[in-house]
Amino acid sequence: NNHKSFILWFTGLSGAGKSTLAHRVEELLFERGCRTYVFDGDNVRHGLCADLGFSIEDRHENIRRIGEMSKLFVEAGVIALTAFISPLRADRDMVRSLAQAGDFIEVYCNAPLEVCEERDVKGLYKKARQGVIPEFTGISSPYEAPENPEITVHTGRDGLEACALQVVRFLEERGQI
Ligand code: GGZ
Repeated sequence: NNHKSFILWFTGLSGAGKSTLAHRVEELLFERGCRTYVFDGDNVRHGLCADLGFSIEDRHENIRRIGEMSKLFVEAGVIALTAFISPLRADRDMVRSLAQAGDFIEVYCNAPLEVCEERDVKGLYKKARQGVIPEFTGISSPYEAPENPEITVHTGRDGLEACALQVVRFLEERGQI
């Protein structure tokens, strides 16, 4: 399979479903013979970025490292899927400028804060409201929605499969895979 390699950058609030969606898209790409790797908090924040917290500076450094690492994976011929809140436009644009033109595809996982907070899968929003977790995205730390993402998926409204297929169809139509 002669697919291109590129960065598929999922951004959105905590609980928007970035990681779940990235893993489902990865399965669909695997079925099509693509080489892929998913980066998310589980495999990055416990290791490579274990020294970082959630201040604006630390998030910036988190995204910078993930961007540089994704770039190396792209050079190795792998499709890098990344699932991080990446709340600041400037930080996402920094990664975009690291990549070759067209090799950075931003996927905005657009789920309203109310939906993410209502789901509260890990109970983090409750703790953020109580002030137990400071600087929580959407509550006490900013989230800047993308202005021109390549793809917007409505993860608060549409099901996982519909969102995953939307991403894969975009990649097919653009000739990425
Ligand atoms: C936001 C936090 C925070 C704070 C812990 N703010 O839903 P989760 O749990 O599994 O995903 C969130 C994850 C965010 O890490 P990222 O590396 O994606 O963030 S960033 O891109 O902004 O660097 C959440 C958990 O970590 N978490 N504290 N204060 N999310």
